[in-house]
Amino acid sequence: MEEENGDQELLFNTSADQSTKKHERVIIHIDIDCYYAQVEMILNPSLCGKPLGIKQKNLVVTCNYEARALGVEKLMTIKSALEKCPSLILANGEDLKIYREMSEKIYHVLQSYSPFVEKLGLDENFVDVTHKIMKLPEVQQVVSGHTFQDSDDICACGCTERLAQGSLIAQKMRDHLRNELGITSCAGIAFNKLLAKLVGTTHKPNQQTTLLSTSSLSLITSLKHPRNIPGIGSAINRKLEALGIDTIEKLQSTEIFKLTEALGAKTANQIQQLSFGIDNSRVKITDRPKSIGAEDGFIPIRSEVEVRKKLMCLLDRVLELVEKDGRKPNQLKLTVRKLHPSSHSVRESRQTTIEYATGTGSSANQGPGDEKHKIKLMTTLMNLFEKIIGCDVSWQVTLLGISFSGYPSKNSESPAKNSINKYFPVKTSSSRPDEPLPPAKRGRFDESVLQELPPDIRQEVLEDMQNQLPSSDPQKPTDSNCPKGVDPLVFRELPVEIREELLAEERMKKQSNIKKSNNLLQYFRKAS
Ligand code: TTP
Ligand code: MG
Repeated sequence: MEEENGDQELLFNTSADQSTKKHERVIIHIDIDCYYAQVEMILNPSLCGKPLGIKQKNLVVTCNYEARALGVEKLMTIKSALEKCPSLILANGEDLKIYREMSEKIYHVLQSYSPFVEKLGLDENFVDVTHKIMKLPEVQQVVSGHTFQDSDDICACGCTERLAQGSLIAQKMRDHLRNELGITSCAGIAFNKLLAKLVGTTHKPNQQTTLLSTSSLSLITSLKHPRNIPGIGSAINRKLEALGIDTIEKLQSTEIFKLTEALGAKTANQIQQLSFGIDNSRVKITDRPKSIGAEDGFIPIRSEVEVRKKLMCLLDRVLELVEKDGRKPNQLKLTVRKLHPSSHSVRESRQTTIEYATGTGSSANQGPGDEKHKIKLMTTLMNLFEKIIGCDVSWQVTLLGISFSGYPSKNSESPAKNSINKYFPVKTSSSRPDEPLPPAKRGRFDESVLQELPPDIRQEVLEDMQNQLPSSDPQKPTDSNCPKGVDPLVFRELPVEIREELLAEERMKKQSNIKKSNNLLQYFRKAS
């Protein structure tokens, strides 16, 4: 969420004028149907057509649509679910491995349509296809799938045609997912992320819905409560309830100073914008995670033997993920949730530096060295545990979590698996550093895409790239004008105005760094 032009946007939207060039983007939100249940059915087709619930602890976290038709709902207790549907088959969904694997495959299919894919949990993705629409020569009038509250109002900015084209792309993506992975999904197509996510839920399962800009206020006000707006969580909702705000209309009409008093200026502006369907946040390309870990909650335990047993299981699970990721972490963190005598819980974490030996997590061909390394990690974890517990002799623990982090910075490692780097030229030993790579050796990213984007979107994309590109290779030509972190080869090919934008940003960064170091200097002077 971004705050930029907050007041201006608000004024503009409260006047309900929808003829704006703010509808330039085409965003597709893809949400997989009854995700865990579908994965289980794909792996075991004999479950298809029967009511199936996925259990974690005493909850049914999801269920297939056959079970939903018989009254089972997501997050029901197993007891109530079985009361509703005695024939319900229950599969254990506590090991997320198969769901993670399918999630990766889904992400890769979507990436073949656009580099701008943002993963949201395991079964949701935002895809920005704006650049694709701009390339299509034909004008598409007919929306594929449903249109939310179809009306005759046409927005003057041309977004109706763009969204119709987006709906065709969404259909192709969903067909691709179905044909290649056997998985069905829902899609929402709109001019921003918030509205795309919301509109996708209006026809389920295995359907898609497009929101035309003229119906955006109508979609957002159809929500029954502000907490149904993605981005308004329980903490914000509690504060809104305290102000008596329990409808979208009330949130829209509350004076901003009242919201600011309760929530601070940034959140107040953001959520009031959301209540008008305004969301300027961009689709952020998903990069590899900064940490890899897992947690397990349980009924209170209070013996070290039990803690060790739980940690061993967790460590095995997490090491497998770390190995699959392929990077070498240098930090290990332990999280413990302690139950106090007053029966409130407190989470505490400690972390330490480790030397990670690659190969530790692979179950196949494990040698004695791997086992030794695991024992070393367990010793480190138990030391961290003792530090967290301290001299509390009556400790009780209800959750343990392990996470590895401290991965080499993106500047020093090879291009990340999911990063935009892979769309850029890879220098090979045979090519001269100053020679642009021939098309065949380039990555898949079509650089002309940049030139076709509207200026504000292009700026955001460039920012994204700048954040993700490796810093200049010392062997590459030194281009004194090229901003830090941008590949000179790519930089040179950019249009002049984009280069200027990048350079201006670089100058601003430098100025802010100088300011920061001046502040630090002042701080140290005061302190000494
Ligand atoms: P959802 O997308 O909310 O649900 P779903 O995909 O099962 O069903 P729908 O057809 O309505 O989209 O969540 C995705 C998966 O996340 C879900 O399959 C199970 C898991 N999950 C949890 O582990 N805990 C939760 O509280 C919820 C809501 C889901
Ligand atoms: Mg889903």
